[in-house]
Amino acid sequence: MSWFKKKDKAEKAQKANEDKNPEQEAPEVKAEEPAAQPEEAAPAEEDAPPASSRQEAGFGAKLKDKLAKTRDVLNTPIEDFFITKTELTEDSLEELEETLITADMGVNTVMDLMEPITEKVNKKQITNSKELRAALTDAMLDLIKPVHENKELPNKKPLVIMVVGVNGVGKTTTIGKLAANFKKQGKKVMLVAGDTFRAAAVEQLEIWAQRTGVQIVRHRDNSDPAAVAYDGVAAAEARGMDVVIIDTAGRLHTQVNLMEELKKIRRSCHKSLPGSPHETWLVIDANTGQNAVSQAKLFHEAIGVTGMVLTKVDGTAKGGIVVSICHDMDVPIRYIGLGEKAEDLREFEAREFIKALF
Ligand SMILES: Nc1nc2c(ncn2[C@@H]2O[C@H](COP(=O)(O)OP(=O)(O)OP(=O)(O)O)[C@@H](O)[C@H]2O)c(=O)[nH]1
Ligand SMILES: [Mg+2]
Repeated sequence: MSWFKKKDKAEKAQKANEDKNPEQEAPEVKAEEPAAQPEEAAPAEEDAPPASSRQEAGFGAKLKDKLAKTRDVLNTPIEDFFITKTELTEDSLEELEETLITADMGVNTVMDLMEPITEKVNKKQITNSKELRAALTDAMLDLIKPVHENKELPNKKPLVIMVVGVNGVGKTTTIGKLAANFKKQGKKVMLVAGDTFRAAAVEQLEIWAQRTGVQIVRHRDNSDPAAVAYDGVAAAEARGMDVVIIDTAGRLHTQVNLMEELKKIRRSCHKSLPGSPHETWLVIDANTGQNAVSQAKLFHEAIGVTGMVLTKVDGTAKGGIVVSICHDMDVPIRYIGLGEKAEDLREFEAREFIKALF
């Protein structure tokens, strides 16, 4: 079959896939608010006592469970393909392409992955399913790994991380998990309640601060998020924090005025502490499908994303989006979210993830 015909067929498969997963409708988010008078930063929560060794053991065991869970939850159609296919024909390659698209890898990514593999099959360098699986694993690793090499976080004190993303993707929950994670490493963490728009967003972050025993800076609801960010960064510097994590209201990547609001928050951080925010992390729901790639591109164009967190990996059979994002963007995936609890966060490891995928 010609490449064009194949692409056409692949695009049809993707369309069918998208129809099964319509884009999430996000609630409307208001435009930039007039700046409200910042109130005194709320008194700091006292740091909670360190976890007991018993708790530590529990935490480790849970991480192990979660690793197994990544493998379980990412029981993608690709895995089924390799279980059922033992002999290789031209049809089986086409079937594999369609399977990869069903797992949300995107047409262009799949074409690029499959081109050298198809060539090897034609030249009889790949003759069975086992070799095909190995070649696919290598091709995916080649694609994902370079983005993730030398991805050390900048050595700043405080390190300011701004967290952005579409509504409901898991930003605030991820911030809570990150707080727990950094605290466990012995770091002093401050959260900044920069989502002043959604009712109860500040309280949600406050609960995470209490639960993880870290400090929080908040203003009144509906105050200017840029002013909160300014005060949060200043307070973190004054109090000798190691990490500051700024929550922001959810927004669609297509809402220009709300993207401008994010730029204003960035400028405000920079005014408070030149060079900050040092990191801007985009949170993406793993179930979003190919729309995740447009989210990533538009957020990146607007504010320069330095890292991504993929959430709700525990509820998806479509982890292929990782491969698609890495194909299109030069931004590392920092963490993956595997549930709603503080310990349900894992650093992204390319090899482990591909292994879990099929
Ligand atoms: N299963 C699962 N649920 C998650 C994960 N991360 C977040 N959630 C859930 O997703 C829902 C939305 O999470 P939030 O953290 O409030 O999302 P958000 O992006 O801050 O939402 P907005 O601030 O309204 O834009 C909550 O019910 C979370 O518990 C995850 O990794 N796995
Ligand atoms: Mg939130």
